[in-house]
Amino acid sequence: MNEKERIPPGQRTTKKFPVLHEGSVPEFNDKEWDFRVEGLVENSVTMNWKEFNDLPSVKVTSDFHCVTGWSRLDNEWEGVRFSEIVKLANPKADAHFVTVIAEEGYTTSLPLEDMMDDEVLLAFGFEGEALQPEHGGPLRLVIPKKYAYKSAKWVRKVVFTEEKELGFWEKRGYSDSADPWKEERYS
Ligand SMILES: Nc1nc2c(c(=O)[nH]1)N[C@H]1C(S)=C(S)[C@@H](COP(=O)(O)O)O[C@H]1N2
Ligand SMILES: [Mo]
Repeated sequence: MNEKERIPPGQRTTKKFPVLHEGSVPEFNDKEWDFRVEGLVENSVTMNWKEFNDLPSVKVTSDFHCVTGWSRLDNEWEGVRFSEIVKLANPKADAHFVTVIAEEGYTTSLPLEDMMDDEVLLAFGFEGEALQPEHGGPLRLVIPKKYAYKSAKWVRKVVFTEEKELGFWEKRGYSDSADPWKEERYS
């Protein structure tokens, strides 16, 4: 696809990488940090930073679309595919959604089916370096096919649920489906 075709309706591209979030950038202490998988799964998981980094990882280049109107193309993320987490946790048959929980109470929820996409990562690297704290380091979700408020920064926990649980922005009037190609900005 040429560049024009990769820009969803109502978006414009930026070469800069804006930093956008509520609240402050959390401190990262690799001795205290953990990542938890809970809810409707056969195997609940708790991993420390080293264990998380020992999971199989990939590099994926994808585009990033913020609901405020900017898009950044060709971002090279490195991290663990969400489908790897699903393999470890083995969700039960009635698990249809995933609530992603970040530091300081930021949450978002996604259909499990959308999370199985090969582009969906829990990312710890960006363009060959460790993911910077202001961009969600040590670990953020990247889900390129949704507006970027679904790409939660500073992720610590994922919970598999039967029903969707509206997230931080979704409770405040932003779309839960958040498809940039359909311009699903508001609910
Ligand atoms: N924890 C957390 N994650 C967040 C947000 C936030 O406020 N808190 N903002 C979201 C929004 S609206 C956008 S556009 C992207 C911005 O990511 P960036 O700062 O790396 O560009 O992070 C998303 N993830
Ligand atoms: Mo955003």
